[in-house]
Amino acid sequence: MSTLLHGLLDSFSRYKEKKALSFYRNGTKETELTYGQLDIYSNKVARGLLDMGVTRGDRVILFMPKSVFFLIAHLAIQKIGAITVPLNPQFKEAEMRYFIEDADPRLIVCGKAQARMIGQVASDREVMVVDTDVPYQEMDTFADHPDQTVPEDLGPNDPALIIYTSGTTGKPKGAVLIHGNLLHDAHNIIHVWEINTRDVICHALPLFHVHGLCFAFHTALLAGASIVMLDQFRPEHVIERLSVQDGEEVCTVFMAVPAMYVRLLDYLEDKRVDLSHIRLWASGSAPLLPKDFHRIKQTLGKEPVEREGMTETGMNFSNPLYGKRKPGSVGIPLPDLEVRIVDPETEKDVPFGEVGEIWLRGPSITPGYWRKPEETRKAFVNGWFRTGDLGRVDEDGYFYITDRIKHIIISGGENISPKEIENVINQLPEVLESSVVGVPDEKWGEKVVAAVVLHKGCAIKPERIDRHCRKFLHDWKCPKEILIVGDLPKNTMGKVMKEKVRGLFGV
Ligand code: MLC
Ligand code: AMP
Repeated sequence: MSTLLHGLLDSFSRYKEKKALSFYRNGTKETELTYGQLDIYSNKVARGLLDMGVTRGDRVILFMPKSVFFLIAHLAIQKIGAITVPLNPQFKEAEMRYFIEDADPRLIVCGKAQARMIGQVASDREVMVVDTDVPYQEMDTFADHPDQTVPEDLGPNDPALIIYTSGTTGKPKGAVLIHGNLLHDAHNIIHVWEINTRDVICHALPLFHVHGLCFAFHTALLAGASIVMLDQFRPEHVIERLSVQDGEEVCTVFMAVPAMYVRLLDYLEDKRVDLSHIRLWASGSAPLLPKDFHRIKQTLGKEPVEREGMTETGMNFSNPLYGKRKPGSVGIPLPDLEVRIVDPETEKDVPFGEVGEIWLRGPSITPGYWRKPEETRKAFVNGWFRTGDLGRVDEDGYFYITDRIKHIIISGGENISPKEIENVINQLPEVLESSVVGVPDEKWGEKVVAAVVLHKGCAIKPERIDRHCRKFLHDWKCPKEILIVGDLPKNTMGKVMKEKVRGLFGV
């Protein structure tokens, strides 16, 4: 078996009668599906997509709320050898214009709430609108289409997904993930976390990132586990699902970003709860502060397993299931991953234990960015992927991420490009220049803030800059603090010193 698709098909036939998914909307169960039903429904949608002219290699954008339809459409896209491009349904018009132009999709499938905007930005594209509020079994989309067979020669190098990730130049880059990447990654996770048919995975993550789609959803299906999926992250609903003590939906695994754990612990007011049936609390996508590691142990009853990953590489490091879990460390490399710690200037390995850039090589790593050969060229050196993360390894082989050399901010597990925000702020006629940085924050890990310099004689209120940002950028990219300053701290070369900008915000 060499592709994600063949792995999925194997699970569909092996676990046919088994429950694959319970989907909860706003805290109430909406739908239950077996593996067999997932297979049949995705066959029908696959046939429907083929009838619409979507074929192998075509990009299909999924721009809709988290829903059963999203999952089935993704499986259907895989079944015809097309490429899923999942996008955050809250992206604004300007953001979507870029994604549509870049991904060049054969079809855009969007939710009802997204339809009007898509009609405006993609009038020349094929668009299918789906009402994701209707429970799946009551939808009539492709309901009477026959089963679909799979392209026979689909192989590990065929692209399965394009997931956009923030670039340093301002525009997101689409990381192409091929079937071989995704299969290897899911098998790795199954192996190191022993995900199995008895597991019930509580899923409260978005589906447009590798964390929710690949690490959680693909992995669960390939392992024959069950998923209890919530349409959105609401602490009270998550705790309700995690607290179920008997029946088929006793959760055993929870995967989340640190900001979600902080929200859960705040909701529980750090009062100890009996969730001893949960064997694995996994945290990743952003650093888990050691103090939150201890809070989780105290309140939820077990040490979390912190792990690290990237859109371009899949999951890279994890603390062990058995053995020592070190707070502040991302753990040890997953199977088949080679790791180097390199001086980014000389491109030579640093002495053992010293900090350098983490370079990776392995079967889960993207072959490159969608239609961005220059970005792809810059990302690799002799087959090694440059992560842009700085880190070190200790004497036990545990890795630590110490800093980033790539210019991104990670807020609540979302990867945000300062440049993209600066570009939007700088469009305002009153603005001469701006510098956007991330500063430490209890709730979000890092929060986005902006220092803005105005043209001489101009005046503008921070609230107006905020309104402007919200028009063009997803809310969570918008600076949570805006300072109007006389000038930006620069070095003798005229380059903005981001560290000093952080200082303006008391860091
Ligand atoms: C929401 N808000 C954020 C934010 N999310 N602000 C900063 N950073 C974020 N990430 C703000 C909104 O703008 C809004 O503010 C307010 O919070 C409430 O919005 P909300 O939509 O109700 O928030 P909520 O649904 O609670 O979202 C919080 C969250 C979400 C933690 C559930 O951010 C989330 O799902 N994060 C996970 C992202 C993820 O899956 N990353 C994985 C990437 S893959 P206002 O002012 O506008 O009202 C990867 C690889 C790997 O990194 O290793 O996994
Ligand atoms: P993304 O491009 O959204 O996939 O984000 C990947 C980046 O998230 C990595 O390069 C790291 O900088 C960061 N990251 C993911 N997991 C962790 C973690 N456990 N600790 C620190 N940083 C992390």
